Amino acid sequence: MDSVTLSWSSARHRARVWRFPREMFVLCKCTCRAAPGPSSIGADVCLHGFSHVYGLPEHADSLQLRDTRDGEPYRLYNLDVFAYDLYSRRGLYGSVPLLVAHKPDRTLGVFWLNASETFVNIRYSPTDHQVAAAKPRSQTPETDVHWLSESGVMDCVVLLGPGPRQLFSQYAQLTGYQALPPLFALGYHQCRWNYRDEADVKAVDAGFDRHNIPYDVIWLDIEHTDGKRYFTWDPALFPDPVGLQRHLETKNRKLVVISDPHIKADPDWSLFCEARDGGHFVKDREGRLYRGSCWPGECCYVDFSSPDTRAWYSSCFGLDRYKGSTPSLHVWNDMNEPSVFDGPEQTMPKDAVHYGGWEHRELHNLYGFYQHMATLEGLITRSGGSERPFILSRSFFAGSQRLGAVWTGDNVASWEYLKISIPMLLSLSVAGVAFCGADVGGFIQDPDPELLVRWYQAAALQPFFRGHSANVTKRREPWLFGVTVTAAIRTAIQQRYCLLPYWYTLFHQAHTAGLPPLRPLWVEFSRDPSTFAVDHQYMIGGALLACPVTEAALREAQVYLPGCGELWYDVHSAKAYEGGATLSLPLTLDTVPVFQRGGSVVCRSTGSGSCTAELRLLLLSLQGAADGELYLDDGHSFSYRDRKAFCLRSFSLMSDTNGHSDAQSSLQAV
Ligand code: NBV
Repeated sequence: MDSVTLSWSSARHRARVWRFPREMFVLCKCTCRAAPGPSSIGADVCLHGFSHVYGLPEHADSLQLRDTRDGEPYRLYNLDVFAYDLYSRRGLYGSVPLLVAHKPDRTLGVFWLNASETFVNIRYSPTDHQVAAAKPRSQTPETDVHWLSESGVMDCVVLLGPGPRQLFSQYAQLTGYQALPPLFALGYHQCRWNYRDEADVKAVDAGFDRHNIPYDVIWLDIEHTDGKRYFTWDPALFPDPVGLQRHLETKNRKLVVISDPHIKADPDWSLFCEARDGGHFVKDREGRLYRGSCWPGECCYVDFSSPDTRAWYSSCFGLDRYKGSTPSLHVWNDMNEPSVFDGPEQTMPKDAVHYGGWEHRELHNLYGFYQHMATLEGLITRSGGSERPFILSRSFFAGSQRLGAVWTGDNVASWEYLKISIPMLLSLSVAGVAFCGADVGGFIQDPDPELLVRWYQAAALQPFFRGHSANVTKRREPWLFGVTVTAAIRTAIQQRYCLLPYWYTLFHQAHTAGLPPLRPLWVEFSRDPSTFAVDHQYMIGGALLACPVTEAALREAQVYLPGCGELWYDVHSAKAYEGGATLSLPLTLDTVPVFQRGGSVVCRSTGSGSCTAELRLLLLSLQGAADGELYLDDGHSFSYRDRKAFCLRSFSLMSDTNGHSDAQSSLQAV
């Protein structure tokens, strides 16, 4: 009952059916290239014995994928969707065509490598409805997955697990491992569209110090440029960008600036002329420059699918070329679905033409990935290959984990959007994109203070942690809502900093083993079916369980503590609870339900400092017989890779029959 059945079809091929037995790791490939214009290719995959499937980001929907018989299929088509609908299967900013199926004794994945517009239909048998009606179940459950792509060739890999860890490792072998972020990137980021000028940036920076709130990075949105010409600075608002970066650097803080893929069609701007003359722009079907409208007005779009163009674009980040930039400047790629205000569905027409004559339809979902890749290359080259940069991208595809971080785009300041951020980030994590986050507070509209606090508390327990807000919202730096709110936000951020040694170690695991730091409960409790549909609580690594509060005025949280025989410790009160039950936990505004699994060691910093450069010596939280790991390196360079300059230490604590504990540690590498 563990086999997978695959049948497939395209305009040019007869359907075939293959059955794959237990241990096979299968590659099904057909190399026929579609002619220009729309075509189609599809496959039906039947997953015998499975009734839970996940993955296929990005959608604002539950972690477990739904049966699509009652509505639309999951769509994978990267689009700029402002204030996207919730509980919807419409395509958002990025796509990863990986579906993961899980049952107690098996986890498997189906990876459909296709970057054109794709639809996925899912049918569970029996349906939830039949199960609820307790109809006699003559058949074993199964899940039918129907893939349909507009174009391309069939390139489908079935990953056979058998467990979640093996599956993540197999998928990482195929598409790449999570880039190890520089340590500062795991700290708190402060963003706004826009911090007005240099004085504004310095005042916000000073505000963090005055209020004793740690943070590592401040961000500049599109208005920092000279007329939305990326790689430039507004001469009146940012006359001394180098001075600004040096000022931040004295406190070990960084600056991130936005760089979008559209280039203002300005024949008087040297960067535009260079790109035009070098053939670095996407063309229309007649072979002319493709022009679309975006923030600067009429624009051309860099053709990142061309290796030469990527090399050219990367060179634009050179310190000699990007005037006003310094090594402490990092980058944010926005609008890279790509967003075209006057294009169909606000994106590029499918018949636009890329490098090698490829139509846009063939590679649409890869456009943002390639910009992210070129930006990464540029920042690595800038340091002569020695420094790990940080790049955030809105659009992504399978493999984007190798390039940096992503976020969930233009969310709204409401409880519903806070709630949906958890399944959205879990889906990304399951699909390999482990460094992900959602705008804290909600990008659009103004959060009330309670929502803002709860959002900080939740996001402090998620991989990428950035406060961001739209231009028309009220200012919302953490100290603007009175002492109680400031104190609650300060605590949430400080606790994040105290946990950074643990987060960094988890990112080392993502980087070397493909294991995501954020894990659905079923990844750690894979035999407990009551975890399979849970998506409001999750594991951070193998040791911490988090259940962020996502409802207004909630007085009591219901937290499911999995695993009969497990012990769970409330990290705030150190009270112990038995697993295999739901706990009712009384709440105040300060309560953030986080539990540490008995038998685990979590490495923390003894204090939060003012940024990641100030993390202090580590304290181990040990309970009885326990195991854990700690990864350390210089936090910013590739020396861990090139000179093996890192330390990976495993800790084991054993208690003797009298209850005395003895700590042992083994050094893996220095
Ligand atoms: O660059 C402005 C914004 C940015 O702040 C936001 O984070 C992106 O998702 N950007 C979208 C364009 C405008 C959105 C209305």
